[in-house]
Amino acid sequence: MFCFQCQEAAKNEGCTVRGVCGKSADVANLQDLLLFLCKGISHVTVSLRKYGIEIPQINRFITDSLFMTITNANFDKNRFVTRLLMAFEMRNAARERLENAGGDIEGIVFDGACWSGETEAEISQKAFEVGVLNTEDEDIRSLRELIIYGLKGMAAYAEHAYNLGYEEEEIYAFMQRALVATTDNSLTAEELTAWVLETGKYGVQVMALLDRANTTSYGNPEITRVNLGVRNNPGILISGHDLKDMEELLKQTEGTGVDLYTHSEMLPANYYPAFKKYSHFVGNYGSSWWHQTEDFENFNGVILFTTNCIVPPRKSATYTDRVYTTGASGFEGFKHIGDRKDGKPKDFTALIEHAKKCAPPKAIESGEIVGGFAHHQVIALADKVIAALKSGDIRKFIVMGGCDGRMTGRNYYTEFAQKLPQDTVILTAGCAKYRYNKLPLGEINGIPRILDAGQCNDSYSLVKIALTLKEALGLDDVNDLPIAYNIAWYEQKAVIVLLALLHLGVKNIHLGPTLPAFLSPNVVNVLVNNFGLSGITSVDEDMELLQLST
Ligand code: SF4
Ligand code: SF3
Repeated sequence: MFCFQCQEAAKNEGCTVRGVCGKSADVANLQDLLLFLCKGISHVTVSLRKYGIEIPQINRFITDSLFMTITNANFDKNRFVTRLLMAFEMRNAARERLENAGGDIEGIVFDGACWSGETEAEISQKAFEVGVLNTEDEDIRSLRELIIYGLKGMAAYAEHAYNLGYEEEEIYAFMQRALVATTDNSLTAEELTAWVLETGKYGVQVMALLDRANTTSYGNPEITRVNLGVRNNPGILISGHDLKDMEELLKQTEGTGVDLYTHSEMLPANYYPAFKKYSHFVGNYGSSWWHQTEDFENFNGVILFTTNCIVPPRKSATYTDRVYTTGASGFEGFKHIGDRKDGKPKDFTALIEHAKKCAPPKAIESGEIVGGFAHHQVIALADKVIAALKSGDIRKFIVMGGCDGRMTGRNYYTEFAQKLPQDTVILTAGCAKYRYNKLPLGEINGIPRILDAGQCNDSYSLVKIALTLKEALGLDDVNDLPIAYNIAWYEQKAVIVLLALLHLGVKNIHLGPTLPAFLSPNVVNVLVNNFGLSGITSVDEDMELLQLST
């Protein structure tokens, strides 16, 4: 195996024996092979589109497959094997349609468009051959992988949107064209860089689509005080990002005596009007994803993963049999809830019945946190915000969104938040916020000093807020706003968020805690020279650099 897609890649170079995330070499290789087949299928569908043929089933298959390979989403070998068999079937059916349409099937030379393996030995040999290191030139490899990781993030957001009935063929078509581009040996580094930026453009589009899906379905997030304490009933803890799962679980648990709590990236579900009406929806329990090994022990009840981030339980864990996965997520040893069929909701009965037998959660915190500052809410407060900016009561906004992770160096973000001067406000989205969202940072003229827009995809809200402020202040360039960017990344959704920001022309983003292992020195140079991208240093130095020292 070789994998360097996340921030915890071994030695910041790559995992080669077993993932730091816990991914086995077998699963890593199968993921590479699935990606290879998705590229192959894309060769066929890109040609099919020339004949006006769109295969919705394949669009979703590729999207789901990319999502399943995101860090910490799915560790279940069997699910990947099943997926490969489905890939062969779909690809062969697509090939037939292309032939019937008169397409040049022979003209497709990419191996993934025709290769089939039957025995386990053939499959593992091929998996080994098609990995990341198969591209020898390190700059081309870096750019190809940057595109692919962006596409994985895009796929995650596209999947949440289609679960709510929102799809754009244009997005699927781009994903497939871009996958094909990563197999094109004739493309230069410059041409691939253009594909990277184009990926950012579609990143904005998919986040806008998901924003529309979420807010049309569940209302606009609003200022909310989220309870951190517990009640005395058995509970279900729901984690991940999928709001359709959230809705169905809320409906199915109503009146059962089982309470519902959010964990990690599901916290923003508390901000949506449609979910607030359920009296058995208690609040948020615990912290960001990697705290789950402790949080799940204490929770006592049932846990549902709707997406990443799963941490393999320790051998001594007592909660393993209480965990369920659904959608793209999976883990051998956790039970899996199947997909919706014939337009019917998922069936969460097993989970609910299981939860009824569990003890109530142990209280690990009390009090509340405030959130719900997505674009609609902040724009409703625009007059107040602009007045505070003009009077100098707010000097600067700092975008500190992104991911959390295990590295001790991430204490940087807690310290950074603590040391920020009193006349600054943090804008955040994603699970990075858990590094500082429980700090008593106070308010400025009634505006909290931490404005949480929601999940990582709600970074779109931060962009909308920035563009609204730019208009209101009569500025020509988004970089003239008093906003600094100090973003934390971990997995591939953060990659699409970053590419989306670059596409919008945002400059001088600080990215930490380390720069991605998959960026070659030359690619880093391109990003530094054209976008002013940089890593982080010490809190004090970065404060100085961002002119934030008091
Ligand atoms: Fe390593 Fe990250 Fe890949 Fe897991 S996802 S194998 S930790 S680089
Ligand atoms: Fe978090 Fe995984 Fe990235 Fe959605 S849940 S931000 S790390």
